[in-house]
Amino acid sequence: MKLSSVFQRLQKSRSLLSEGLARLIGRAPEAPVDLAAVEALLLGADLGVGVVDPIMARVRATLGEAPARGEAGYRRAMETVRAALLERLAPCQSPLEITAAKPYVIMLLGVNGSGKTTTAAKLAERFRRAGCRVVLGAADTFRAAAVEQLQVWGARIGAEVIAQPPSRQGGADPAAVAFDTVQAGVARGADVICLDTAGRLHTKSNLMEELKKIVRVVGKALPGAPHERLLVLDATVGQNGLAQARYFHEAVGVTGVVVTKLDGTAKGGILVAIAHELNVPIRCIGVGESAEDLVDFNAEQFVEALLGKEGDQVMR
Ligand SMILES: Nc1nc2c(ncn2[C@@H]2O[C@H](COP(=O)(O)OP(=O)(O)O)[C@@H](O)[C@H]2O)c(=O)[nH]1
Ligand SMILES: [Mg+2]
Repeated sequence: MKLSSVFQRLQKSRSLLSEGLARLIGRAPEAPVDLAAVEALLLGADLGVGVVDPIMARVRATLGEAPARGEAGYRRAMETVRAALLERLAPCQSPLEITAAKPYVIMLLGVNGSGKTTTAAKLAERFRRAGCRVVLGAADTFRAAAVEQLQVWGARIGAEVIAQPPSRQGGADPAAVAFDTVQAGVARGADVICLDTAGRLHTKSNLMEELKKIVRVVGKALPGAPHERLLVLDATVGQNGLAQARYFHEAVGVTGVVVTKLDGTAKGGILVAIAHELNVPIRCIGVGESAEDLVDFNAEQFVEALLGKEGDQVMR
């Protein structure tokens, strides 16, 4: 996907910030920079207090040295914000790369509706295009529709899907599906396996225990697997995503994050809060519903898409 398209998809977040700034400047063009209002804008974009506090301290320190009024003042403030965000995000930029392990097993984690199944399909599409043989595993056995959804994707992108028919007690056992998938992947000489999992269970058992069990079982089918435990978080849920992230991270040790639905929210700043919270690589971002709408996370590109190109956040 082209840089300009990513920029376009993040338009809602950018508008929130740029229009807010334009309003501030328009209100009193020669007045001192209203730092409380800038802070409120950043919080409104869901950057989170943990991120905004240190950024504002830096903005205050920068502006303190010289009179900061009107548009020029806001421009300097936003330059500081931009630099601080880049510093925070640059270490999180580390795209998903399949290592020598074959097959490379990627397990997708996250609550219902976060975009796991879609992301599994997007990843499968990406690796298939790169010439890899991909197998998908339908270990979300919570509802039959979840298995069908993955099968539809598999047919569309040309990847085999491993699934089990539901048992008499309800859905199939997710750990058993995971095991079968990895075995099948090994047998077929697959390069990559994407394992979809449930965000909820039909049994009373604990989701986190179930996920730990899947990790164990997958490791038995192929020592060292799953190589990537990819947490999928929906940007539109805002700060709730942070609690989810913590929860999954404690349970299974997340190795990477995908932030989805950045195209549909004005709260793209949540990505920064997540990066701050987990301190694990942000692998990709989801910017739409089709198989191509997954891009590697690039810190500079993201900050630019969030704040606007140099100056245009105050020049609209
Ligand atoms: N706009 C947008 N929608 C997405 C994105 N990723 C997933 N979705 C949609 O979110 C909904 C839930 O996705 P799904 O993959 O089924 O979530 P799961 O329950 O975690 O497997 C579906 O309607 C997807 O099309 C994204 O990056 N952008
Ligand atoms: Mg799903």
